[in-house]
Amino acid sequence: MTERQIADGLRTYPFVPLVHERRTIEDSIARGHAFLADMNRRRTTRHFSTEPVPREMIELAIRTAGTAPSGAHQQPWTFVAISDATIKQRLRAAAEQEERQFYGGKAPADWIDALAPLGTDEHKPHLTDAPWVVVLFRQSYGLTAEGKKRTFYYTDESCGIAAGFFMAALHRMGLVSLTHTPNPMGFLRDLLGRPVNEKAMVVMPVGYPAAGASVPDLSRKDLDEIAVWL
Ligand code: IYR
Repeated sequence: MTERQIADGLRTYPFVPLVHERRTIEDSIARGHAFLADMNRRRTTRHFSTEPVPREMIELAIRTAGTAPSGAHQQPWTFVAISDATIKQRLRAAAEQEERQFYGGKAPADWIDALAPLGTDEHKPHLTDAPWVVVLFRQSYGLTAEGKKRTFYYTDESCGIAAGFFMAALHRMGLVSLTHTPNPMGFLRDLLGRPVNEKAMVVMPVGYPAAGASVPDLSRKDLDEIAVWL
């Protein structure tokens, strides 16, 4: 394919050979089992230790998230990693203010009923206990250096996949995280100084579990409940 000029000075990529390691079926299945067992030990907890976590571990998880596939390879994500205690405190105060309204009457009754088994409420101590709070912003469109808008594609799907990679990387390093979605979360753009094309998608406290951290004793759906074979 010849390299040609397309819109906005973008260029087509040159194509290079795929680097791929072919494994035996036996090895593949063994690795699949090991990965499943490890991922099945991942649990969401609300109880975080204040123990510090080196920035390098967060960098590794963000770089892993950045390997996610994305619509038109536009990589429409920004990870804001917060360790500053004052910013975490502000974020917690603002999130709890929204959540007080949510739990105090704004949320429809069936939503509150759906959350009741998990025991969530407007108190979010994990937002200040956890040594890191990472906010994933979705770039709903791109902005060129000259401030011109560029359409981005499948940004929800792309950022959802990136968040999954991020959480898997944290889990592999022995860290825990919580996918928190303050409702609404428009306040995060101003609080964290992000541009107009970015929308906060999920807030993830990250750290070690607190001593005595607990999780609901829930089970995951069986394969035959989540898969259909044709
Ligand atoms: N944003 C609220 C409510 C909430 C909603 C869902 I869906 C959850 O899975 C958990 C909580 C909160 O963070 O408490």
